[in-house]
Parts: sequence; structure tokens; C-alpha cells
Amino acid sequence: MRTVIKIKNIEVDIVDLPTIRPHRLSMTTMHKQTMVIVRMHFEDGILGIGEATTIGGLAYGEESPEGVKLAIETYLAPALLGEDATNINQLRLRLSQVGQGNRLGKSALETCLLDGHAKRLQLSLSDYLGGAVHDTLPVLWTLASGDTQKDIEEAHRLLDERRHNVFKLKIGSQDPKLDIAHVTAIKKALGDKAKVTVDVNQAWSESTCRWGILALQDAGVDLIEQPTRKENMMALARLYKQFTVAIMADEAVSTPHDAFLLSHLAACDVMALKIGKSGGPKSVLEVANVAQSAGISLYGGTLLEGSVGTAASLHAFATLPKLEWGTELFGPLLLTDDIITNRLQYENFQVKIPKGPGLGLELDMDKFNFYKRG
Ligand code: MUC
Ligand code: MG
Repeated sequence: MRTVIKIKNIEVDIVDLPTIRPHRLSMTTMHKQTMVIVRMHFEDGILGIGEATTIGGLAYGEESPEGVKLAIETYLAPALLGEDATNINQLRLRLSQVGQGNRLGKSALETCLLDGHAKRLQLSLSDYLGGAVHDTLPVLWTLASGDTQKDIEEAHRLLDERRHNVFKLKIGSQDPKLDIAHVTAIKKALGDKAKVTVDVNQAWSESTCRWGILALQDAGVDLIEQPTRKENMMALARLYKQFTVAIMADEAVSTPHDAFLLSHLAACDVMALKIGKSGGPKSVLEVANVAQSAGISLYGGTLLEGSVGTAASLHAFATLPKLEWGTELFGPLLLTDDIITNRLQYENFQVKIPKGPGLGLELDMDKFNFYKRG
């Protein structure tokens, strides 16, 4: 017989942390990262933590940090308070009944529930999800300072430190010809020492893609991420058939249904998995299952979460036997400081899956209180 453990209280805070340098994407330039940190208190004294993070307020996605906090406090958390925390599937169903979409907030809550219950069972989160098949995962770095020379220097330094040997370049904020010159210069400077991928973040039209992707392919780029608008899956499908360079869907794939549709349309080689897009560490694995059944390769993506969201992603992705394109779980490294006591470890081009019960992390309450809003 399972002992019922009730959810006692849920606290939601917004935390702002500066980035180590400006981070330029097609739709915005980040100078800080804003994280929604959720603390879920259970009646057995256990604390579950979770994070909901997006990029650039409302610039990147359809939910903002302030909106996520409001949705959790007003609708999602009240549906969980007083409920049995040991039946997580029941609570996921409850969340889907009280709220459509709102997957960022659901992801933070799902993480809290998983962290709490795994701690209760003295298991790591990945063990609770069935077991990790990796102790470490490869992790790339995004070059996005907005300056070609600075990006080249940054890449050389990170290669020398053996921290990253795959670099993702963010383009789409300027004239495509300038973007192509930028990518070509970086790939030329790095040569065979590093792989280069490109994220257009939906900025190009299909006609720009026809010559733009060809030029990037000729420059030696290994993968092109989300070149066109996320709604336009048909454009992605047409482009996928025109090039040999790998095409990855990111913003276009959040739910298992999106993964099914993209697979049905034969629209991409790779899908970027992100816990925040899908509603949590367990939910993202449902997307992975659909993709893998369709023979589509997987990539462990990020919404540039801090350590809490990154650890949650690591535990989920570590359970996947095949993550052909590695991960980009470098979010904590983009920030000047952290709100946890034991930082994630990056070395030899890999990040370690944290050990210890649940996420394997603890909040540093002094730092948390210092950086939290209000
Ligand atoms: C995105 O669209 O992939 C991931 C890495 C990065 O630099 O930005 C994010 C968002
Ligand atoms: Mg992307």
C-alpha cells in the first residue's frame, strides 16, 4: 500500500541573473536570464524544486516569466494543493484538465513532483525515470556575441579548455548574406577542430532558405536548426528534401502530436527536445518516443535554463539510449552566478549527470534571496 503524502504549499519566484556577455538571437539580444523557480513543499517535509524558463520575456515563445508565475499561482498550483504527491501521472492529468498549453509552468511543477518523489524514494531523478544509460552527455556551446572575431576567439578558448568542440551559431537577425559570411568565417577559422551548427530561429523565408542553406552547406555546416516559421511545417518538409545537410526542428516541435506530424510529413532529420516546450522531464520523453519510432534523431535542447532546469533536462535525456546530436545544456555557464550550492560539472566536452536524490541539487538560499525579484 502506498502512503498518501499531500502537497502542502507551492511557492513561485522570479529570479534574474546577468549573462556573461550579450547573447544575440534572431528575435532578441539577452543581457540577463529570467527564471521562474518553483518550490513545492510536501507534508513529509520534503522540498521539490523546478524551473520554468524562456528567452527574452515574450520575444521567443508564447509565455513570459511573469505570465508563467501568474498561471501557476492562479490556476495550476491550486489544482495540486492537498493532492497526493505520490501519484505523479494523476497530477499530470489534473494539470492537463485545469490548463491548456502553459507547458513552461507545467514543466516546473512536473519537475518539483519528480524531484520530491525521487528524493522520497532515495533515487536520482533519472533512476526514478527508469535509469540513466549515460553518466555524462556531450554539450555544445552557442557563439552569439554578435561579433565574428569575438566568436572565433571564444571558440578557440573553449576548445583549448576542452569544454566544447561543437559550436552553434545564432543567425537571422541581419541580412542573410552577412550571416552567411559570419558563419563561413567561423567555420574556416575552426576547420576540422570543431563541428558547427546554425540556428536561424525561424527568421528566413523559404526562398531565402533555398540559397541560404545551400551556402551554409557548402561552408561545411553540419546542421541547420529551425530555418523557417514554426507553423510552416510544409516549408520545412520541402527544404528537408532539397539538402544533404541535416535539418532540425526546434520551435516546431513541442508535443508528441507535433513530433508525429513532422514525422508524417518527413520534415526533418533531427528534433530538439526541451523539457520546457513539452511540459516536463517525463513529458519530453513522450516526444522522444514518437521521434524515435519514426527514425528521427534526437538532440537535447535548452531554453537556456539555469542549473535547476538544466539538471532536470539532464536526468531525462540521460535515460535515452540514443541522443545522436548530443546536447546544448550549457545554460548555467552563460550566467555570471548561480542559485544552487553544488554546481553542474562540465569537462572534456561533456556535462556530468548530477548524483544524489532527486535532481541532485540544493538551492543556495542566500543567492536565491539576493537574485529573486521583489
Ligand atoms: C534555441 O532556439 O535553440 C538554445 C541555445 C541557445 O543559445 O539558444 C537556445 C534557443
Ligand atoms: Mg533553436
